[in-house]
Amino acid sequence: MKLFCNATSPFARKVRVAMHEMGLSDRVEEVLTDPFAASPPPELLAANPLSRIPTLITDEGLALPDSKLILEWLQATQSNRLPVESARWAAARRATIAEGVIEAAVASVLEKRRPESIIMPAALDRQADAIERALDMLALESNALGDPAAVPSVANLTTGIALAYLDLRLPYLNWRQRAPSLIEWFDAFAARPSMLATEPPAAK
Ligand SMILES: N[C@@H](CCC(=O)N[C@@H](CS)C(=O)NCC(=O)O)C(=O)O
Repeated sequence: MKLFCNATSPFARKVRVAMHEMGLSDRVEEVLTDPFAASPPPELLAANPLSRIPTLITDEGLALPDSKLILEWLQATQSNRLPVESARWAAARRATIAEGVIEAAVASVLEKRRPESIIMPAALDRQADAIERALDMLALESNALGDPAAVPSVANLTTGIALAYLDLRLPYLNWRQRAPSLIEWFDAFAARPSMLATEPPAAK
């Protein structure tokens, strides 16, 4: 399999961590790719006209252009699956909220990369508010996170990667102060081999 990704994308990290947890790391070639390049690599565009990472090309040549889709495909086709929580819809809801944290954080990073004169503080505030409300919900439901020493469900994996991305890119939001009930679980989750193996370089 071939995975177009980079070292910092939290969407790509979801897939990289999931593959590590499923024992598939040896079966995937990671192709470091800049989806924002003025001329994105033709190989990525052929697989994903949206020019986004992650994009997975399976051994059968199927191109999967989205992290949630890739995780669904892995869960449906691989024998060594991530655990499925018994409270399925509650877990799916938590996964969606954690995914929203990632989306809002990435949107903030992109907003801050615009020329200073056209950065919209109101847009940054809106994303920060969404992240903080989502953290409140995840913190209220922290008992659902379970044992960080166990292989994570998709909801837990997404939550852990969202928090790690806030540490990397939006440390000033100080999620630990907002959601202290997530700290102990996150610290143990962040020490998992899958997380250590996919650690991004320190933010510049
Ligand atoms: N919903 C997609 C989002 C992927 C995404 O936005 N990835 C970013 C990198 S973090 C990207 O490739 N952006 C390039 C672009 O939107 O032009 C997923 O879950 O895979």
